[in-house]
Amino acid sequence: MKKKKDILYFITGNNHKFNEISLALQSKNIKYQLKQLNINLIEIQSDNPKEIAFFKLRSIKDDIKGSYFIEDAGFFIDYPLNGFPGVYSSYIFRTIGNEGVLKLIDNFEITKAHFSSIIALYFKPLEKEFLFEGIIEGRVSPRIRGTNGFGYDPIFIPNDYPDKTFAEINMNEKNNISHRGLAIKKLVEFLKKN
Ligand code: ITT
Repeated sequence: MKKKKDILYFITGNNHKFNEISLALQSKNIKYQLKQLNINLIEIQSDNPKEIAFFKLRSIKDDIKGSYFIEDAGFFIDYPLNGFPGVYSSYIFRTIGNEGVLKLIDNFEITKAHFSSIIALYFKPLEKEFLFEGIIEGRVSPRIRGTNGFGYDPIFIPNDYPDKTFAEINMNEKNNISHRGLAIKKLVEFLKKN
């Protein structure tokens, strides 16, 4: 009889992130079944993304029996905004959105931006925490373009697709190059070895 797969919980309230990660894990032959858990996590104020991720991870350790992870993403406009919104990405998206962000960089023809993803995993079999990171470099689109994806996707042009925003490519294409896709690849390698 086939052994039932253990559950690996992804703690997130963001269904887009869950869908991207589910797709990225499909047919990867890992011995876990992914399940979404929407728990409201306490977010500390810090400009250190790893510190934020570890804090979130630890804050729910007693509530979950098996292995679980959280994923923290950020959008950084390196030029001309010195990395803003970065760790404030959620708040800025909720308050001024993509239109507001574009106004902040009005008249800059050359821009530089990146997304980062940090996956923080609590791995029950070893009773330890692990981090997996991914980054994608690109620039800011002068206007909102595309309807796929979510969040800042319509204003981010990855270097790999120099004339398309993330919202103009499909989920598989995005996963192949994205911050989240790269972090997930590292998680998959880890799960295959352990
Ligand atoms: P959690 O429940 O998992 O914390 P969240 O929506 O708060 O979900 P993050 O803190 O990871 O997600 O993301 C911060 C912000 O960056 C948020 O406004 C997202 O919409 C945006 N964002 C994250 N990943 C993105 C991506 O791949 N493309 C575009 N925008 C993204």
